[in-house]
Amino acid sequence: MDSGTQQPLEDLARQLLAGHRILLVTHQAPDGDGIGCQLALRLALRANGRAVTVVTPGEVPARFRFLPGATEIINWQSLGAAPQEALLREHDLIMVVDTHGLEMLGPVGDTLRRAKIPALFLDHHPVKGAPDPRIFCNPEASSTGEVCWHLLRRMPAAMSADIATCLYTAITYDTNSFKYLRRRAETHRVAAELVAAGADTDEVYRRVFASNSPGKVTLTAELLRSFQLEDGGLTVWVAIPLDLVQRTRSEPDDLRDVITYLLEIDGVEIAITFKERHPNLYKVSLRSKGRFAVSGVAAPLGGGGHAFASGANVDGPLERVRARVGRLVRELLDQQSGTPA
Ligand SMILES: [Mn+2]
Repeated sequence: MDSGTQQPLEDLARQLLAGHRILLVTHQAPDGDGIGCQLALRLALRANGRAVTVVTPGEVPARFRFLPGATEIINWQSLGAAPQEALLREHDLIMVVDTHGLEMLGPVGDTLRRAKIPALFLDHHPVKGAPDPRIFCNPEASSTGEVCWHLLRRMPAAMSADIATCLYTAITYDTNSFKYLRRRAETHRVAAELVAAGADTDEVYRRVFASNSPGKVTLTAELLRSFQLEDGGLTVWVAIPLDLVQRTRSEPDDLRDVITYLLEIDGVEIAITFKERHPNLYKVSLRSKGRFAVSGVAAPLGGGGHAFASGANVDGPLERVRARVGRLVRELLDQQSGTPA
């Protein structure tokens, strides 16, 4: 079975096992795919006698804290500058998962750049620019979890029920329980291997997908009352005010599902949320059902992501941000008459 990465995963397995003390890092606003891969790699590398530290830029969302090893994850932001530098000095290799650029690592990235420790990347987000031998990426894969399974098959002693649960979490998270597959049979094949290896599928469902706090449900209910349809029902958007987030005591992770509900409205092709960071800065998130490549809206705003899931931070008051995004969406709808990207 081909892993689909441009750089052979045998090379990555060899380079990883050449490390002795390995630091595993994922992107800011860490999610189930990144954390699942980190924890799977941690177990696999430890089984091979390597010392491993797992670091996240920001807190691990509550729903992933059941994963084996999650309590040992270090939140980079909870460390001072001196402990951060000391931590880096203890490691001889850095493995970044679920992104391929240091700029997505926030403050961790700045420190890593200065530390000059060799770094490798495992990812599934499309790579722009010249090929980089340090980046092992399969943009066809559902998730980094899927790519990680292919990597671990190339390492000794790299599968166990706990590792399988971590990777199954990564894949189910990024595919929203196998809804976003784009006819890719391979994702189901890998998932079946993970179930056969002992992945606790019931626990993953319970902890990852059936664990909404009452505050999150209240927040979602309010937002589902205030959405707006535009462009003849092709586009839907909602603003997420900071005071609502604070009032419902929602974690950042609690805000992620709203856009999925909106996208699942019949007839809607593009869903947009405007998350208020402060009154003059909004995080714009865009999702597409698959006919329009919303990366074409995020890119001119200085953002990034996948064709059908992308985002950008945009300065300005809500009305101006909304107008700017609205214009780009209408251009996209006019240009692409609904053909796949
Ligand atoms: Mn991912």
